[in-house]
Amino acid sequence: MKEKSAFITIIGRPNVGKSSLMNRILGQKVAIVSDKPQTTRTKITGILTKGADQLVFIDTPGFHKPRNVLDKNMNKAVGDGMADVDAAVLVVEASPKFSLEGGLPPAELELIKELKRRKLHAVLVINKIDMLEKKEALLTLITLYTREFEFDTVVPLSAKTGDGVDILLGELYKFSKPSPHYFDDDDITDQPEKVMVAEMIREKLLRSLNKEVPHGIAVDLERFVERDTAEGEPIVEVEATIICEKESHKGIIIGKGGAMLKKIGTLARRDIEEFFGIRASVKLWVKVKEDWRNREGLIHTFGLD
Ligand SMILES: Nc1nc2c(ncn2[C@@H]2O[C@H](COP(=O)(O)OP(=O)(O)OP(=O)(O)O)[C@@H](O)[C@H]2O)c(=O)[nH]1
Ligand SMILES: [Mg+2]
Repeated sequence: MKEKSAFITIIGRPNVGKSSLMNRILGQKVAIVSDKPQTTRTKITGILTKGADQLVFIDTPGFHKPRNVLDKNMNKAVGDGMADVDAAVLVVEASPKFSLEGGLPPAELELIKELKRRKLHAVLVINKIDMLEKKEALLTLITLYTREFEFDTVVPLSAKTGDGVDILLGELYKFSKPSPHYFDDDDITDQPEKVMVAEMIREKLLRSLNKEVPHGIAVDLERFVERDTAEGEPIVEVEATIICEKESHKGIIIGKGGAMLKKIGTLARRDIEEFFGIRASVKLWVKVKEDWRNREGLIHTFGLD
């Protein structure tokens, strides 16, 4: 059996469903997902191996107008994710708000410019079709995007329901070329377990908090060990500090009588237990580090450079 593989980057504006799509393709949750924009902060690799074929996906942060050093790093990760790939998947939203006269959002035009500059093959994915009541809106979207770029193909789909995802996969396999597999056939991601645990905690924060609070959060995992209890039962012990930018945010994260922090800990513990298949304990602290998103040293400490 001659091995084949392809590297495929997933790009698009924040919140369009890039990470949801990658998780759906892999059939496993590798990247965290939330309804807040800028959920993904770094490149995340997801690996799908079926027989001779290995598709390596690179989920990237949503491309947006940068407001701090972290934003700039996130946009840079998008560019890095486009280097040395065989194809790109540009994910856009099936929104009825678009019109032929209105054109495309600047961030998408910039990504398309980058596709042209790099002479990349690209598939246009119109995601969230489950939200689209009038299917005619699809025609507007297809016209809008294909007049800007010659996509190899256009696939409307729903990462949420899975509708159309097989069609996309069929198209992506066409990009694979004879080459040895870069990853072990049973690998699904390149993220260390420690990073995945910190991300699971951050996901719960993003999902539970509102407004500007979740964007200014980082999770610093201080302890992550697997051990046997006195009764001989295996347990994962997690201790993490949640970093936020303001004293007022700290209050919100802790909540009345510590209720919010307790809720976050419980939700994260359930995910961690499911992921490792054993019992877990999660202890959380909250610390303020003003303006950390502009401080290179702290950004480095949190692995976001
Ligand atoms: N209705 C619907 N919602 C979806 C679909 N795909 C994703 N979503 C939702 O859209 C939101 C954003 O999803 P993500 O996968 O985090 O989006 P993303 O593009 O990775 O976002 P960033 O990492 O912030 O750039 C979440 O609330 C998802 O549940 C879909 O096909 N249909
Ligand atoms: Mg994402």
